[in-house]
Amino acid sequence: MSAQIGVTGLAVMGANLARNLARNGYTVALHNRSIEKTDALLEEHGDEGDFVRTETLQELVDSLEKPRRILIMVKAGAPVDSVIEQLTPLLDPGDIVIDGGNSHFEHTRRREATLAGQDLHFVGVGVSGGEEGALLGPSIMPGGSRESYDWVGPMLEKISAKYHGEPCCRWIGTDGAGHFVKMVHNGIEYADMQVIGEAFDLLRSGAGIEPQDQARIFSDWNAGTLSSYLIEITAEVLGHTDDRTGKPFVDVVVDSAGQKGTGRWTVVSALELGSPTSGIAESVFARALSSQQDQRVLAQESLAGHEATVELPENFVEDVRLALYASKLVSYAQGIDMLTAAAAEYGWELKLDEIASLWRAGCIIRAELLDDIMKAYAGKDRPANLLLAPAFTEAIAGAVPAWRRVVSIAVQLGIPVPVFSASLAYYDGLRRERLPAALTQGLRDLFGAHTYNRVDTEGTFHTMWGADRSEVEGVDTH
Ligand code: NBP
Repeated sequence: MSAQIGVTGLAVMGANLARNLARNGYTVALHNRSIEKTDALLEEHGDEGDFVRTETLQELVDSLEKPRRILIMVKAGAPVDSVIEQLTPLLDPGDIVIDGGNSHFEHTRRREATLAGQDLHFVGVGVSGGEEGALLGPSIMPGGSRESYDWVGPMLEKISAKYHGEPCCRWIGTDGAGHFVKMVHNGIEYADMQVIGEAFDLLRSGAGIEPQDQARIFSDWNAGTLSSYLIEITAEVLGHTDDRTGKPFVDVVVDSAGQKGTGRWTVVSALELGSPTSGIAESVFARALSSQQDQRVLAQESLAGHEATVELPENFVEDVRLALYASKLVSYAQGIDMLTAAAAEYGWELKLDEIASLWRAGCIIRAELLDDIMKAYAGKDRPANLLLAPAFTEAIAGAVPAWRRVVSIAVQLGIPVPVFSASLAYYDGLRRERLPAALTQGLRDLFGAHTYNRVDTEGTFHTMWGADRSEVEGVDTH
């Protein structure tokens, strides 16, 4: 029996994707560097579908129908290159190598170019939804040639999550586009989690609402415009009591947040693209600060707070909800801005409505909001910024007074709200007619003759600061 797809790398993600494929009726050839994982999978779940056991990459290749489809699910980085190097000499022109791990999009671009030179397809696929998503239906973001999608798309769509019956899997674009979009998804995920944390901190440290009571508040919020997987699980985590101590679970967990690097990649890429992704960046920095435990302990003892006494508004909980919503919208707006910048830089024709549509189910940032974001980009009049889509312009306007109140209260109480406040600064910066960047340009011209443009006439100018301060035109830019 020829297998329709092979999976190499059978740790948690690979094993679950292989099972998902088999449960959907595909014959799946299994391979792992060490045979134990292959056998464990067959022993525990071999009856879920048609699997072919293989011990070597040669056996894996021989077991597949042509053109061959091989899904690599090994650890991101050097292991992916190592598997590709061993695999490619065994393949025939037209075969398709798929990398479903969390690879950096630049690596995917490099690998795609190398394999294209050997007449092989390389498909870099972003997969979101963790372990459970991989088994039951993840959100899938495939990049690579359009032709390769004809071969792998139907399979990926079949095993993906469904939103009202629609698969959460679409061809994203060439080479690294799929992994880029997955990376931005993760950046938004960081910001989403940070704004939830800031809301929790304000309600606890500002309003004295205990985690169990906050669980009910988050549950209520989940019934409205904030409805999303992350808000839903926040209610679950806040409502959980630690068995050992009887304390709220959240009070016994060390407050130092880990990261695997995709948030950092998003911010580095945003800096390279010149995309103002301040909310996402602050969320990555917030995790970094949380991990500087030594400095934090010393600072608690020695840095003054001078917090003010503030009377909280009657509707403080609702204010916090609105601030969270507005900040979340800004994170999505910034993520989408990055996608637009990347499309121009890398020559991808990213369809923002389709990208929003495939995040609606299966992935960690799934949220009701994504349906509205999809609609905002579906028509011909695509907004230059998500916040300029009429529905969102109106929604955020309704949140602004509460947002300002919450950020001011947080500042007075000494509660750090880096994403709430950076998002508000972005919003105000975006809507400001004149920014102090004019002064920046003046300073740059004085110290470095970097030149400037004028508001009243075309051309490039320089002022002779060190001489008679006359203005000269047409100077070379540095
Ligand atoms: P891991 O990232 O933990 O990788 C373990 C697998 O890589 C094992 O099959 C291991 O084989 C294999 N491997 C390694 Br390590 N080095 C290898 C090499 N040089 N040659 C061949 N195989 C090698 O697995 P995972 O957690 O299932 O994740 C797989 C991919 O999916 C990663 O890129 C990850 O970032 C991504 N991802 C994970 C999640 C998640 O929730 N875990 C979610 C989304 C995406 P062995 O058994 O012989 O050691």
